Amino acid sequence: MIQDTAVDLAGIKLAGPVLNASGTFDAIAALRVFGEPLRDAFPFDAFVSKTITPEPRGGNPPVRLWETPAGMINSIGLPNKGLEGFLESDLPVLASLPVPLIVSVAGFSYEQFAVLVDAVTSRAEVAAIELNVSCPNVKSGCIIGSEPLEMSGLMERVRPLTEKPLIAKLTPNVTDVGAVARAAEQGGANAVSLINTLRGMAIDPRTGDPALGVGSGGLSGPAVRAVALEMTHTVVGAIEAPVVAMGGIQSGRDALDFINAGATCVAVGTENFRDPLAGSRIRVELRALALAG
Ligand code: RRO
Repeated sequence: MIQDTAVDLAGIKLAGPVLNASGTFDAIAALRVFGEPLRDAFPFDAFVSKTITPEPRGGNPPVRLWETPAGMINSIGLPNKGLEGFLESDLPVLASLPVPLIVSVAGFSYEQFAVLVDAVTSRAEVAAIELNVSCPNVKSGCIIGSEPLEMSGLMERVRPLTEKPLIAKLTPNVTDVGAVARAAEQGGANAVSLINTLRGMAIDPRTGDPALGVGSGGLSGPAVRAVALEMTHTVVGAIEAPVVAMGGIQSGRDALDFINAGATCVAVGTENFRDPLAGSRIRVELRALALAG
């Protein structure tokens, strides 16, 4: 039962429990379009940046998005300005948002993660760092978040570099998500977030070929909600650290299901593309459900 909307997420004080899922809300573009009113009515209680990598990336060739029944598949491919470009041009704008800023980082090796964590932690504007571990480690060939030992190795490398909260963003493309969550927590993660997208593909009926430019991608939206809920429940039972849960949340009712499964916070992802103010609506709906008891 929620009495008060204020939330403590690994030491970060939030006015409420609703975040955005990384990469699903371009706050810089939104500020350009909507200006100050967006700052006054910001739809989330903390903002998570799009994932950054050490070097700039252009992302994958089109097609990058494909609609599916009750969801979509993306193969965006991590386009971003790189660490320097982010720190110089994006961070100052994101730091002007009225909510705590969480920066999402991803590397293709432990060393790349270390470079990112080391640089981002030196910026006072950053409240926490999310480790997006859905990328392959080029040394081992493994997706870092798919193996408890890979996860432990990453935490061992980056934990000593920062006193800021570290949030491990888990992939659902694993056999035992609880084991990866435990490895993250034992390695010093202050929270975990889940789920990233589920591997999926679509065939373009006009051609009979794979619809996405790189063949496959990540499925999100209400199609994945039941999977996300089960994994949230499993991870809540596996660790003590707080959980940020996401996967197909479209309403306060959906958000409450995840909170009842034990999540401390929830994040809105794919729904932001349909309704950029979904976060505000979900906060209001969640509060009304909590008051109704
Ligand atoms: O950029 C992407 O294609 C992407 C990322 Br980094 C991620 O973490 N999850 C996803 O579905 N797409």
